[in-house]
Amino acid sequence: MSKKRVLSGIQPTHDSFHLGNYLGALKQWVDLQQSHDAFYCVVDLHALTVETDPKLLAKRTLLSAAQLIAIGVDPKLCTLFIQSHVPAHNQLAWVLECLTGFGEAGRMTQFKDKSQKGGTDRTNVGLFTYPILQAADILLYQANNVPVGEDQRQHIELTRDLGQRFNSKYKEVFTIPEAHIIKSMAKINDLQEPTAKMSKSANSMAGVIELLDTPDVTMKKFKSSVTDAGREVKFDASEKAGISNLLTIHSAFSGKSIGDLETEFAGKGYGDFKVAVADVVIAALDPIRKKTEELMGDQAELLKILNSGADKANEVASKTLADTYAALGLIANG
Ligand code: ATP
Ligand code: LTN
Repeated sequence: MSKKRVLSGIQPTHDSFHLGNYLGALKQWVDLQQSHDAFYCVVDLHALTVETDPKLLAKRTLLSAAQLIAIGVDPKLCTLFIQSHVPAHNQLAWVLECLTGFGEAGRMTQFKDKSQKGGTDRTNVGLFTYPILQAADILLYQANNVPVGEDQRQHIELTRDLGQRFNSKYKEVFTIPEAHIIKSMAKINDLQEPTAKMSKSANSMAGVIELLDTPDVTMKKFKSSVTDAGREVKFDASEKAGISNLLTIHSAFSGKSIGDLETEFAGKGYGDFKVAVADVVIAALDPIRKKTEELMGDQAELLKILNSGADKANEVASKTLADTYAALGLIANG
């Protein structure tokens, strides 16, 4: 039987990914490429919804690809590409926009949050149609699974609705995908504000662990992480949000269960525990930072990898687009 397909994407909106991105989504990318036919893209077109200096966007797109390879996304096992290298993403997005209700798009919570923060004047139409371009990313590749964090569940639901709508209205062209969300990793919280999700757009980076942080910065952030007035290292998400978040992070990197960690740190102070968490995180992140620097040192090689990914992606995407156009009654050229 042929392998099931996965597709996921990440925006190049910052210099470094953070621990939430890594544990919530990117780690699954690495695992799934073994068992699945995986397509992963740096969604640079989505990043245009946030105005960025062109040189910076170009740098961040390459940095994102380099970080993906550094964490273990292997271009020999999967198809790694840049979204804008595959024109079919925009072409299918238009078709899907014509199938999406205005109110339906307006109900997306990410759009509501971001447009509320920015105000109507600073909210561009791209932010409104963002989830439809995301649906095109997914449906073009006939993906069965989409590894993401919990905050993306609604976008995957919309993708399913649009795929089903097209299939029943015109022709069975699209595979209907499912979100692949690891429950325990679905939300990694900010170290300074342990009830809020760790996010690149946080007000302060003090509680955000970036993959490219140096070891001393990482240690400092963990040491100053917010906990509670108690002294027991115990998982209790509502009463001990900070400690629970640190336990989740330690467990993800060390592979030890939360229960074993509670036993290991029984009677020890929060200070010791924080240093232990920092140590396991630094041991994992240090090689990632070094590998990213190495890859950025040979951009010609990096681009070669991405170009060959785009060739493979274009092959699959153009076939789906042709089927879509034909089902709609658009006349083929030639
Ligand atoms: P923004 O602040 O712009 O919303 P972000 O930091 O939330 O950005 P995204 O680019 O939106 O990051 O997310 C990339 C991927 O990482 C998505 O699949 C998302 O679900 C996942 N993710 C982001 N933050 C977390 C988190 N704190 N915990 C778990 N998963 C996360
Ligand atoms: N919206 C996603 C990024 C994204 C994506 C995708 C994820 C764009 N296209 C396709 C999965 C599949 C985010 O903000 N993390």
